[in-house]
Amino acid sequence: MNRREFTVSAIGLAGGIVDAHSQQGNSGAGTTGEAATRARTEPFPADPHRPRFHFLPPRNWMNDPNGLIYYRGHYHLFYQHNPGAAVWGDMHWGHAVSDDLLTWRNLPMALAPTPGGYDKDGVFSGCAVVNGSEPTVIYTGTQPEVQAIATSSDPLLERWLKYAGNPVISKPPAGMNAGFRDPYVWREGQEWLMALGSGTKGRGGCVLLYRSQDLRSWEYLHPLIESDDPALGRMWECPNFFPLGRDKHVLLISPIPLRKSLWAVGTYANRHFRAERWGSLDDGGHFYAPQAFLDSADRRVMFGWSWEGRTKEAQVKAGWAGAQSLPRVLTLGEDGGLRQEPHPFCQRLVRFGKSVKDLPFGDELQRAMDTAGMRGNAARLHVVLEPQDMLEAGISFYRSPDGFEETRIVYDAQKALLRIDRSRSSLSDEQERTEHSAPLRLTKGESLRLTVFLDRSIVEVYANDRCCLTTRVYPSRSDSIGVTIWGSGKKTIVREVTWHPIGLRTS
Ligand code: DQQ
Repeated sequence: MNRREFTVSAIGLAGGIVDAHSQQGNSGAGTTGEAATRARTEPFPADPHRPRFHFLPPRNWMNDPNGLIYYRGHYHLFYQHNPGAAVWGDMHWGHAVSDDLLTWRNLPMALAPTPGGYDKDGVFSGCAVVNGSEPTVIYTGTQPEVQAIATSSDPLLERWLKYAGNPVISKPPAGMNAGFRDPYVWREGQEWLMALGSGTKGRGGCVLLYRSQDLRSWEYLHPLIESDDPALGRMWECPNFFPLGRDKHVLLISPIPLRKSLWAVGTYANRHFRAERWGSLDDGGHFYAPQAFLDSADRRVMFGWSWEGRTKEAQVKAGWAGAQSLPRVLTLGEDGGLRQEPHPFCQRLVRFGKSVKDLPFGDELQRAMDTAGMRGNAARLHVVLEPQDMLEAGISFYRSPDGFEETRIVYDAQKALLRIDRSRSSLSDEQERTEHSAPLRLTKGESLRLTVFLDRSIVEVYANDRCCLTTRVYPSRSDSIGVTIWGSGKKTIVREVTWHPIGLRTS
């Protein structure tokens, strides 16, 4: 095709567009009249910032994903939940179920603190396994931090019975005095193993390793891994540990006080983990405490908590806070680093799309994008750029016609950085404006490939399969829905811009 030509084409009809906010009792499945049902049940119909296709509970606070499991044909997502307010506190386990990791049906609260009990101050994070045929959750009770279990015997995992012998681990090993929480359990040979997040005051973070035959009686073994590197934080929350690829293991941790989560790829031998490479899971400033599990096709899938980026008062006023990322599939790249991509089910979010192809930066590109109707605040945007002489390029979205409000993703070729600029994302002073960035060095001849999910207040970016940035913005104007692409470099070609609006399923 002539480079100066462009195409505006309808593409990619793949499944329905989903309602991610079914209320308790509403199936959320793709039934006729679902839009009407949603209109009746959506608790905040006029809220322009409430995400549409990222999971969040009907109201109030949510943080870490917990107990992710595929059980009897359904996906279960439990989550840290304050049922009484849109602020952190009074931790319960909320519960939702799905057949596609995107359309969720809310179920009754799974776990609540027992007054006067070992978890009276909160049911903190943990995981789920099936022990023989018995679904079991393993979690942290507070205060002080202890480990506990609960079991379920119903097919939809709606009712949970706390074990009478709780707590199953009542205190940390000597010296581990900077936290003791967030069990992650797996089967190894004839035993159950548990990784627990911890740290040593004045030294650094670590993961403790325990073993058990029955999930009830636990023996402490040794640190699975420990660190004295201050750059890796002083306490490691929410460890995940699993095999990936041919002969590697992956550790995920959320170190205090880093406010982001890290991955390590390495070798697991003699029940010790040696990290060979470290990286950041997401550099957008709003992704934390992820949990990974196996889906029905044995893909390693991860959700993470996207916290808000506005004042506490604004969250309380909104009546909700916290969302889950999209489900991400984890694999190992050719360079041995961790790779993340949207789960293939995410393709079901989009039903039609428009593409513009093979244009340089400038008016013609913009006209083509406008003609194609590339505007909105719930969409998947895919951009491919051939950098050539490009020094800087960017996408502006959530943009008002006068440009006073906009959020920008900027690629700085000289610094090899991908930045998210939120300085003008909202005219409201309730929103954070901090910039976030990820290192991204393109190899010779490599295109810049960005897939961006826009979901009202969420921006979730996947760049060249090797970095992710999730951030939060709260445009104040209803006309802040424009999209522009710009950059320096006369020879630079915008190979593709594809816009897939994501809305409600209507049939
Ligand atoms: N959130 C939970 C803890 C975990 C922390 C409490 C991470 O279990 O360490 O809500 O966000």
